[in-house]
Amino acid sequence: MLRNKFYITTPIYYSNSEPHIGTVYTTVVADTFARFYRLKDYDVFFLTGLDEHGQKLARTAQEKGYSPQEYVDMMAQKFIDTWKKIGITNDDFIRTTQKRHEEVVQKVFQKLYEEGYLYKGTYAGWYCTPCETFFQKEELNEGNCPQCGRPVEWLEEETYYFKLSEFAEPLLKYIEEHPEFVYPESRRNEVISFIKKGLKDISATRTTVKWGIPVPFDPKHTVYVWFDALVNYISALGYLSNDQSKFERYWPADVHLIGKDILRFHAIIWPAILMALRIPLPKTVLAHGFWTIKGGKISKSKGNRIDPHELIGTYGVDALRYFLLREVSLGLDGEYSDEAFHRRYHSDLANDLGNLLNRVLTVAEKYTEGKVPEPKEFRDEDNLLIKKTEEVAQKVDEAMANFNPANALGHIWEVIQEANKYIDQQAPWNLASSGDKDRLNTVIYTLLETLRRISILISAFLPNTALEIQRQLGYKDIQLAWDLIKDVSIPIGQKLNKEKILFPRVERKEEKEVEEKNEEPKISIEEFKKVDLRVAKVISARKVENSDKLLLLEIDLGEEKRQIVAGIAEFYKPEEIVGREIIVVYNLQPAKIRGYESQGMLLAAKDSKGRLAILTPEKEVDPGSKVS
Ligand code: ME8
Repeated sequence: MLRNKFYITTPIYYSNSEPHIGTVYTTVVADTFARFYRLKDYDVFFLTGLDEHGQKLARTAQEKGYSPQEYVDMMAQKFIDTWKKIGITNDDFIRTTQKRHEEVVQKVFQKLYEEGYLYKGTYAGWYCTPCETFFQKEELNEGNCPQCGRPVEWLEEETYYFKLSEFAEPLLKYIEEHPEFVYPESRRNEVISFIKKGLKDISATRTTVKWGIPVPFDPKHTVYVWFDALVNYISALGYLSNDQSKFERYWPADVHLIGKDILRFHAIIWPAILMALRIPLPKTVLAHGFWTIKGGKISKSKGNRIDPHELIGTYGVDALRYFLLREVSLGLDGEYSDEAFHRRYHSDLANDLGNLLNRVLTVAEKYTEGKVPEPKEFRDEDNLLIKKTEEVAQKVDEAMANFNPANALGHIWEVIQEANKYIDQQAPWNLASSGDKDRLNTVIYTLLETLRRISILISAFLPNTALEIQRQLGYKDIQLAWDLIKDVSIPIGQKLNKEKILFPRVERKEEKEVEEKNEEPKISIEEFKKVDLRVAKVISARKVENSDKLLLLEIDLGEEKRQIVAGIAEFYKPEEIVGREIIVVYNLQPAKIRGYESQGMLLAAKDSKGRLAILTPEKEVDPGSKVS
């Protein structure tokens, strides 16, 4: 039987700026989908590449003292190297200066001309070179480009127009009949309302730009760079070439993944071209949001460009992938900050996942000679944990079908957190000291098997970590396939291979600098005001299993109850603290501590003699009162 196919593309990026966090984002997301469907045994074709023609490119090359071809060759290498470093698994890399692409563009053009979709005229209007986009006066924003805000140039030249206007009706009909064609829905609505305003024919050739593909029937024209670029999605598959087998196998694309900035080209112009060629439209144009820094666009000129290579150097490839995939839901804009990156790294990767592997392998090393033990009788709690991985696999599947990798990761983290809780609750160290060998073996086996399953669940998102977990679980031949989540289990007796810690702690640059200067950083009153301190009443308290230091407190904050984990067990007995009023940091990012979520932090003072005192209000006030 023929396997299901999955064809996913990224935009072909302009090669006049190096890969940056935005282009890395799109490429990582596409790679994750490609890996995910490969894991599920789809026949995947994943395409990325470069947009190498156009006025902007020619100008940049000239400014830098290169010929356009020398320049694009040099830049292509930078992209190829970066994608390799990030582990991007594209099946092809299309460059619009390749002969295979240029030939298809010319054939497409010829065909459209012969069928009457192109006609000669004169273009008179404005052009934004950085965006390579034509604008009419009424579209400008105070005389500048409505997209990037930069000055536009006046153009008046002979051109071949493409009859876009003819496609307004068929496009609307198509979009209405295919709700999955543009995703998310907000973008679909944007496209519909744009088409409803009426579509004008668009200029499809230039006479003043030499760095482009010559129009076959009138070579003083070159093909407009966007028209040239869009065709990459079919030229890479050999459309209209001697060998069309890939085109027949993979077209139509399942997903054109793009940023919201280039939605109209993909959801209006490109489908109109395809309709004119009488070939099916892509199944989904998936437009993601934009990363911003301090609310603004990420740009080199503003000096706030984030260097993906630097992040990889400090935190590793998988941390970068994880942050991009998890921090925002696909489709929404995302705010990048070093703090958020650092926080995700430590809480989710180091504390949750890294710790889990380390704890499990440590107990296995200590109590089962570093081997997978033979389980005896599984109890409900063991089955529950193992079964949870299967439920999560189902949810991950759904989340990916709904284009929501952040959600998929959220589900996977539920299992990771459950597993951490399971260790605390089962307390293998107690089973060892009480000599309950059968139970101990069953618990350790359950944890190892859960980790094996987790390695498959994460492998499309964090491919290097998945491999590392399997290696540490003792696999010589890596076993990563979706069906293996439930169909096999970890071999009894397999020698484990505890090695390096996943996601070791990283000091943030700023923290380091402060330390080096050896002085307390000063904060402004505004910064201090960000800390929301409140009075809370302790409702209950108990020791956290297997910890001498931690108490788990349930607290009343007036309108809500929360739990916090506090490192005060050496100083206060649970019964001493119940009923007391304490001060807590209310708006602290929740953190997982020993498998428990701590939803705030209690304030206490410690002196040099090691005495610790909890801060309490001087007289009773209502729980929830603000401290200022
Ligand atoms: O538009 N956040 O190329 P391009 C998220 N050559 N994604 C971002 C981003 C950000 N801040 N900045 C850029 C072109 N991107 C054309 C495409 S396709 C036939 C031709 C990503 O180099 C996002 O995917 O300007 C956006 O759509 C793309 O880079 C634009 O890349």
